[in-house]
Amino acid sequence: MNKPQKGLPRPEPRQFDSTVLAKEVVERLTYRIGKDAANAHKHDWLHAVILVIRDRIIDAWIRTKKEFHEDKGKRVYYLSLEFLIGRLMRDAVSNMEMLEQMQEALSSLNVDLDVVAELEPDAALGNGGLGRLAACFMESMATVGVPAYGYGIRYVNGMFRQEISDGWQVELPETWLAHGNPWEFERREFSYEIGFAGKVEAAEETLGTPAKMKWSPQERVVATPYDTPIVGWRGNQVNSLRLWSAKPIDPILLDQFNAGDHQGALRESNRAQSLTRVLYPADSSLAGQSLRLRQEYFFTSASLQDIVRRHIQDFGDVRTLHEKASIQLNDTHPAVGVAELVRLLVDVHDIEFAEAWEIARETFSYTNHTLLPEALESWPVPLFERLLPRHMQLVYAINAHILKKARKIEGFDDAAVSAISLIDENGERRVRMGNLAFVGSHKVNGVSALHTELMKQTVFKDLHKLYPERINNKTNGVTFRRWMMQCNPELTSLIEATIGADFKDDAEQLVRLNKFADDAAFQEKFMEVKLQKKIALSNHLKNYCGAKIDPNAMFDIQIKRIHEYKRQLLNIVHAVALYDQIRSHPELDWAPRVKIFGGKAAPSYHNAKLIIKLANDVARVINNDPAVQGLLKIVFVPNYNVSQAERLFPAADLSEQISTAGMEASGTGNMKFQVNGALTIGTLDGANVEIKEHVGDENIVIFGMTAEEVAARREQGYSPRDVIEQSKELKQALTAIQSGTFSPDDPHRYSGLIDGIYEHDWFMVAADFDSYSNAQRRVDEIWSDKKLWAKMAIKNTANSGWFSSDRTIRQYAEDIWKVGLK
Ligand code: B1H
Repeated sequence: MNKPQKGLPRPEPRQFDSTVLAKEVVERLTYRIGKDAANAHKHDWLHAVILVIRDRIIDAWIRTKKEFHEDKGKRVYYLSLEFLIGRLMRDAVSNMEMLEQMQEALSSLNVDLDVVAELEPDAALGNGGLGRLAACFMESMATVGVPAYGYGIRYVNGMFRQEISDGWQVELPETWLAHGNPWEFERREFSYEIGFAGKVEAAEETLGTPAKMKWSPQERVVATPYDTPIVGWRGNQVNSLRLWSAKPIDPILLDQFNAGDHQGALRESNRAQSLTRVLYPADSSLAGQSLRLRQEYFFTSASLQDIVRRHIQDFGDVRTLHEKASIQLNDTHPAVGVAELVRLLVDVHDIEFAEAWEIARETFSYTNHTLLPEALESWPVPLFERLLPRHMQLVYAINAHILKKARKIEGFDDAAVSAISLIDENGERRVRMGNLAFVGSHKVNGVSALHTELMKQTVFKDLHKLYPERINNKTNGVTFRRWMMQCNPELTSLIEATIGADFKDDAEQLVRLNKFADDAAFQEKFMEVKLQKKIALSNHLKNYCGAKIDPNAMFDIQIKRIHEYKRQLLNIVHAVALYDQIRSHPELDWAPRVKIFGGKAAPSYHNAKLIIKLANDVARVINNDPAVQGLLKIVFVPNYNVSQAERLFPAADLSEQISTAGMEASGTGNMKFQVNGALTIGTLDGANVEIKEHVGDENIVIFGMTAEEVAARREQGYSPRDVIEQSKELKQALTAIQSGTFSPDDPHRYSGLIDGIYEHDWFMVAADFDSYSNAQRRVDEIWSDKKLWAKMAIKNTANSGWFSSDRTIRQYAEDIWKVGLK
């Protein structure tokens, strides 16, 4: 349960009288925006509404900061290169419990809240699951009472906007700041200088070994923060998300300008600003460019300088930092912080290396989000050394310290020593950021039980041997405020009417719904809500992308980044096989299905982009074939983002979680589907394993190889060609795609993609195909039994409470951060 919080009286909802709110909205419109109601555009209304809510939030924000200050307790700092927050208005108004009153207030002014809410841009400062997790965590930390700050980058252009043109993905810049951002506050007074490159010399007084040094950067930029308030549920606590923007030290070099070199005069300024210009759009794979390392160092250094400044201001002595600050590294993207904190302690605060190292390790903890080799960050030594010469020295010093310890341990052979080294010596020498984050942290966690086990067995095997207490699991979660209460108010009301309102403060109370799973009247109401959400999605998709879908069909949805390991291809190949079968056996009782896809491909990921084109090509052919009309339809929803997600999850019947086992660290979309009463078809991967444990084997459809079987099969030598030869259904589908059935304009378009399945099939699409196809037939059977489907759907929602990010955050607070909840 979220405890009532001391000193923070819960605002009474009725305090927000709708006539008062209406007056305030008009007042803001007039005096802050300078318009009267008759001339106001919809954007002006949105802005005015946000200003009214914002003022209420600011009161609680100031109160929260004052309490943090007076409590003198430990604080949590969540460092993340990504925060995929989406829209904030509905979140804020609903967490402040003023939604109904605001709706009433606006309708008295002839304005529709839902209409203006649609104008708010999606703050897409993240790629996918990792960034959205950071956003859910921010909201949960404010809800459960963790004194927390998020730190990241204020990208001018977040995740690109995806358009689908002739079936192909086209990337366009997203300009979320175009109309200004009423949620943020610039705090110039907390700006810091960030250096790059240059030279390192002995400091005047050289104390300790390794010694204090003086770094004179060749290039310097200023980091200026912008703060956004993050409101917890019921508005009791408001935390801050502090995002850094890069500014030049001199906006223009006037000497150069006056000498006629106009471009040269602005070069430095442009270079500084380009640092925080754009989010790297690669999910689970790496850009590897120097701008990326510059971004990582920039925001990490600014955040650490800010944390150390605040600590000294409040507590006087930097040596107690680890007692009063817990810094969570969201993946390795801020891992350079380990070296940066040691640098600040040794070079700026005169602390000896050994003590500085202890302080850093006690302060940091690290979350690993992927085992995919292409996503494990490492930087070429020459690049790292050129950009961060002092940090390179410290990485060597830390490495020496760690390796010395390891060599003393019996059985720790050369191979193990080279595996834990911070420097990869195989081929081009590289700095391993995962190892740096691991050794620089007192706790290292994975994001699902399976993923955490695999961390111990694979990438961190030898480090785990050296530090057996360090790795721990924290299964991901999602915030029920956004993913149930806000996006599915109909379901929320039905649940409240059935089991009372306690689940709003404690999602695990949803288990009380279990006893209604067999109740015919409740089943009917539950499925009626589902139908309403499906009708709403159908109407939306008609306007949004022209898709016409039947709300009575099964909505079978796969929405996530497009990646080969997530196996959208398996789903598409199955659609082709199903298409064949329906045409061959039109007399059978097929369950009508709409297969919905959504997701972005990294712009440089060739196969992922080809998979998008294939989905659209297959959709065009199937949707235009009268032989399967009413039975099978395929829709690719363009520009999948948080706001689209809010419409899609509530309307789903079937959730596709079909990654090759062992490859999806956790998944969080799987949880959002479950919350909203969809059935999962999935592999035993990531958090699917735990979803199965919570809903029970009989309420989920599992197929395919386990992670162990995948590994064993690879070991044995896997021959996809043999597998394909033995499956008529699969072979027919692959042949159809390969021979140009869906791409008559370019019959060889998919030759390479399908050859890849025949030749190596890294992601084992062929090996799991028959099992998947059988599982889909089981889904059809369940669909034909409406009561069974309803019962299973209810069981999914009823047992989803454990997947609340409130639970995850409490576990981090207790086991990792050791921070009291307010
Ligand atoms: C996840 C990433 C990721 N894991 C590199 N790793 C990136 C890696 O821009 N980059 O360089 C961006 C993102 N993202 C995801 O994290 C996992 O794939 C999901 O399984 C998991 O649910 C999510 C949150 O833990």
